[in-house]
Amino acid sequence: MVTTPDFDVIIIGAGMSGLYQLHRLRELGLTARVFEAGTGVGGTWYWNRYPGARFDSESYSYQFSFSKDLLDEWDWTEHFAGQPETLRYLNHVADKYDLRKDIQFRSRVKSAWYQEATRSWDVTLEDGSRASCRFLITAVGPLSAPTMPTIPGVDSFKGESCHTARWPHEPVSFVGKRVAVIGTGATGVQTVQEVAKTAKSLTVFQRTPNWCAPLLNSKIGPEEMAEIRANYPAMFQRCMETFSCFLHTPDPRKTFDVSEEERQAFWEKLYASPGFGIWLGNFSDMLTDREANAAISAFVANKIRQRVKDPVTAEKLIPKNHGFGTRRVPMETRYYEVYNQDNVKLVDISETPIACITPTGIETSDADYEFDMIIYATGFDAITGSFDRIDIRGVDGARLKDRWKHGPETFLGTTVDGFPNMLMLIGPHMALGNIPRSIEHNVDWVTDLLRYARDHHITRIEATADEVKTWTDHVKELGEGNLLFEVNSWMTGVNTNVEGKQVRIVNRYSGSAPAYRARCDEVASHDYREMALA
Ligand code: NA7
Repeated sequence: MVTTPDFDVIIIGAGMSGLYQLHRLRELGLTARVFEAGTGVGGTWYWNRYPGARFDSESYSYQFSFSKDLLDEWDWTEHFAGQPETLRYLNHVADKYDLRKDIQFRSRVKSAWYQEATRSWDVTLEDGSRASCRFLITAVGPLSAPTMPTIPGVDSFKGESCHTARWPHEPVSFVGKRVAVIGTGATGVQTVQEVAKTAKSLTVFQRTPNWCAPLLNSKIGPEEMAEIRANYPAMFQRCMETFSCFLHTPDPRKTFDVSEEERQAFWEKLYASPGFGIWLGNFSDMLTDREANAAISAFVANKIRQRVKDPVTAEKLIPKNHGFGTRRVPMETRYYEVYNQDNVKLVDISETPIACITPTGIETSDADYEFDMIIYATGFDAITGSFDRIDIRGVDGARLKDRWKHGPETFLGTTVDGFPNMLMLIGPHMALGNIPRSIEHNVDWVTDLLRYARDHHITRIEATADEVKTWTDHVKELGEGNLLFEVNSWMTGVNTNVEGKQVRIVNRYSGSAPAYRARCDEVASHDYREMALA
């Protein structure tokens, strides 16, 4: 007897993509249940409540654009909103569309197994409860599986300690405390800036310095908000036209097309402008031409030297093993000046590695440090990590984790052959860029596919193996010649704290967002003929 699944769709995760997907499925009249591990909505913005967490992208370009109503009623107070404001916004969205009634909180998905006989997925939560659905939509986020460092003694520390992505909901004071921060990625940089303001002492343990650039945040008053709002149609239009959906897009000129004087003036202007411009709005060859990359790196290195008083510390803060922009550029607000403060010390653990965490602090190869608090800003098992943490099994019990052992294989980043009826939002091999813009396109595409399935009585959707191979090869080819893929970082799938993730892979689509969308739209326009629908 063929049983009907409990739901048409189960969505894993109530972050931005899960929320919007739920909203769209309701419009379609499908039954949907969201399972969310946290106690509230917001995903990234729910979990990452560490001190200093904020947007590095312009707030207004990073919100949902699908509803004029929503755009009209929400005012942003800062050009780069802090985490509390963003979380308030996402709660507002959940309230406005009454989304919570279909979201089950405190519900971490443990496994999802495909059942061929019923063309459905069996989903099991960590508490042992189960539910089934026709279509499984993963909205698990590319940066949501935090990783603690594999340093001996991590559990032995007797003081306060926390990973930044598991920060407590209650306020945390640093006053009078000796605080350590391990990690200097985008998160570590934001944390350090904030903790340095009040801690008795702050010791930053840096393994690899990153190239940081000024955020230059500012408040938005009512008049400016009105101007920004009046410009929304043009702004969102621009986002859809730029390479990665940001307001910034590469300058078509090449680095050495212009005179030295013009080049320096352009870089000075970018360095003095808010946001990602210096990374994403720079000369077009910055990430493909080694000499061009060396030139901008030298420019930013000099800025660091100018801002950090102690030349030895300044040199330690200047990356030597990768060029500017080849890793995610952390945006900062007086980050470098923090190292001029008497209460702040930088420990370069590439020179003096951490031997262990002790009950009272951190032991490096040349010193013992005592702390009241250790903050782990050690990042995430990115992109595939949140999939790996769920036991996902497709046809004949094949595990997704095994399938992706040597890197993800997908069709358009949304489907995998052998895993029918599983659709991924912001999965691997997708254009990430300005994520909310990508989310809206991705969710709309998946929604159209499910509408098509409903209208044509289709109960099984699977990418063909050939198309998965073609797309995966295409994504790999796009990565060739891009300096970013020659560097270890979460963007190339390397995480020294996760077994089997020491080798660089191409896990992201690095072509332009318009090209990505065009391919997706083409597939939809000829009735998904690249996929096996039955
Ligand atoms: P990142 O960018 O992956 O940074 C993690 C940091 O933690 C980085 O400095 C690492 O050094 C350091 N790290 C990781 N493991 C260890 C160990 N075992 N010992 C010492 N130091 C360690 O994560 P973030 O959270 O900052 O940012 C992730 C993204 O989220 C960010 O790019 C934004 O897009 C949002 P390493 O560089 O590996 O030497």
